[in-house]
Amino acid sequence: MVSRISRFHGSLVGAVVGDCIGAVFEEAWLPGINIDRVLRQVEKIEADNVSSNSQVISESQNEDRQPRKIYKFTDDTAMARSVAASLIEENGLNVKDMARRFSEEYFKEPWRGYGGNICLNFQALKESNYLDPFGPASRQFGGHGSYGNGGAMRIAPAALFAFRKQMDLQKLRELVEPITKLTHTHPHAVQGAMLESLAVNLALKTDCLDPDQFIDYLCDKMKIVEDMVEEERRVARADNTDSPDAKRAKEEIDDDKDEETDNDKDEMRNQLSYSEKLEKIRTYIKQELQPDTKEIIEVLGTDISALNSVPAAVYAFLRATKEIKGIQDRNPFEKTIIYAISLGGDTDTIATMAGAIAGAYYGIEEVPKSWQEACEGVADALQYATRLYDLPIEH
Ligand code: 8NA
Ligand code: MG
Ligand code: MG
Ligand code: MG
Repeated sequence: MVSRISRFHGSLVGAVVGDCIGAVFEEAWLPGINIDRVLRQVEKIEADNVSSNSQVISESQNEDRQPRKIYKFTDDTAMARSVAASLIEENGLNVKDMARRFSEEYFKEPWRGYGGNICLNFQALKESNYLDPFGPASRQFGGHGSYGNGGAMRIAPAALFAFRKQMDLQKLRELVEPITKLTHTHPHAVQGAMLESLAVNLALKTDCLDPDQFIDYLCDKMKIVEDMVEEERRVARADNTDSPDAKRAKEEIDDDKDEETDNDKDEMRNQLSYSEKLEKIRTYIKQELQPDTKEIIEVLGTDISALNSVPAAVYAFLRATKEIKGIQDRNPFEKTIIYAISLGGDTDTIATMAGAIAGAYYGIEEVPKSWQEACEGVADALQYATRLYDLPIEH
């Protein structure tokens, strides 16, 4: 059986290697990437770090070789580090502290590949000295909030924290929702962060994976989450108070709303919900023939929105329990990452989310040493995981 500490390490390191290796392909925004291309990239990483497959090499031992290429992490890992550091330092959720960490991290290294609009959020947070940590995000996109996957991509440390503190669904939501709403208030972004954290949390707990049961659990929980998030949104809308802040926000929102077209509304109606996508995943895993990448992209999605990327990450993890066309002699963790990247689109983010789930199930031993050597931020991820594991358990 894989030890719990190994799973904590596996989850945060799995997320980092998914981000770093996935980022090699993100720029291209391809609708699906040939598995052979992904394999060639991975083989290159392994060849460059050949001695680390058997032993840890020090820089001096490495002198006679070309300097190794280090694969940089992106916004996904940068933000996950802030989530981890804040939860550890505060031994719980302190939204102002976390907002400050997100923002300071961004201004220190703005070149990490952040989403187009999140930068405005950091600017507004900084200018207001974090007095209203949820305000700037809630006003984005005409008051609809961002539906990007930036909430889900960074949430794995919160899932580990929730595991340590033995949180139930309600408590998990009280943790994940505010962390997400610091930057992403759209219901799809919040639900996506919940799905990712539920999947990581469940993977940590699962000793013998049955894909059907895994989906059953996620589906049950996501139906509850979907209802709760939608209901809350309805209440918040009806509850529109007369405070000056609320009035000003409403005016801004009304201005932008004029631009919201009927197309937007139609698109929302036509999208499958998370629980509906989980049902699709169930049929894909059950059917004899592996579905084409094209179908996965069309039905589950692989773009920068949470709804069109978190399900793909869950699917990649479950797909890797089976045979995958074109991938031989690879352990299921490696298959998860390689397959996730092969779906194309937002490759770093889908691979980081899939890596966090797979690492939480398979443990650190299944993450190749050569990948760990090649990716920036692995040593820190190991430390964060140890510190999360060492937090006092609550009953
Ligand atoms: P975000 O909150 O800026 O959202 C990403 C984008 O989604 C926005 O810039 C908008 O274009 C669009 N969007 C989000 N919500 C709405 C809405 N309600 N209405 C209309 N459009 C909307 O960023 P994020 O933190 O969610 O990040 C998502 C992705 O961006 C991640 O993959 C991340 O890695 C990053 N990213 C980086 C690059 C890069 O190459 N540097 C490219 C793409 C994405
Ligand atoms: Mg990124
Ligand atoms: Mg945003
Ligand atoms: Mg990305």
